[in-house]
Amino acid sequence: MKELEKYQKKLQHYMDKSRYQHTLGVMYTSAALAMAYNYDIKKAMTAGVLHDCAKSMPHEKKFELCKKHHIEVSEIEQENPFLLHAKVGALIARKKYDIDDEEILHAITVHTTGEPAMSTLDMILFIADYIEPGRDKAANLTEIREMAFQNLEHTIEKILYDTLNYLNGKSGRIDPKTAETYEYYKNRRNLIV
Ligand code: DGI
Ligand code: FE
Ligand code: FE
Repeated sequence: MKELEKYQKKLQHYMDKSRYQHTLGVMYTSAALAMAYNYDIKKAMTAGVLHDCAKSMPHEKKFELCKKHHIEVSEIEQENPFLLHAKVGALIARKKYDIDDEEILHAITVHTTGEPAMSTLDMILFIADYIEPGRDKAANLTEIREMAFQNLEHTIEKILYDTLNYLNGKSGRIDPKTAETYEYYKNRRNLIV
């Protein structure tokens, strides 16, 4: 896949080694999940390889781009500008990597907090970002990696539960979107079961 190689070359230029390794990990894990759920492999890999393309951009530059392109910055994003790498990443993917597939751009936009009623691709990317082989710090990774290939929605709920617990023990505020997304998936499971 020629495009994927082109994106990799360019991204490598903007990322340190460990972020680049993470990027490749997310790209291949997205491919594996796409296979498990019968999703378009190339689209999943494209979202995976580009998802953190704005991660190393200075905060000031992200604010500047949001202003220029009329991207709304919430209070929590103002306080925790790293959250903006998701929205700004989608912008960079569109403008600098010529991605015009709205599903891919949307998956990049919501990859950090998630959002209620995510698409299959949104869920694949969100999960791949959390479970890729290079990740080793989160709780329950063994269980979550197994779950990921069985049920996307249950896996999303579990990841958000653990993430909220982790964030509760830290000083930074929680993006309401993360909490809302957890509530949404928890309620859905209760409705189905
Ligand atoms: O960009 P990555 O590091 O690969 O991963 P990411 O985009 O999922 O960002 C992960 C970080 O985001 C992790 O430290 C948890 C944090 N995070 C997720 N939801 C929230 C959050 N941080 C705050 N302050 N509030 C949130 O709601
Ligand atoms: Fe990220
Ligand atoms: Fe990531």
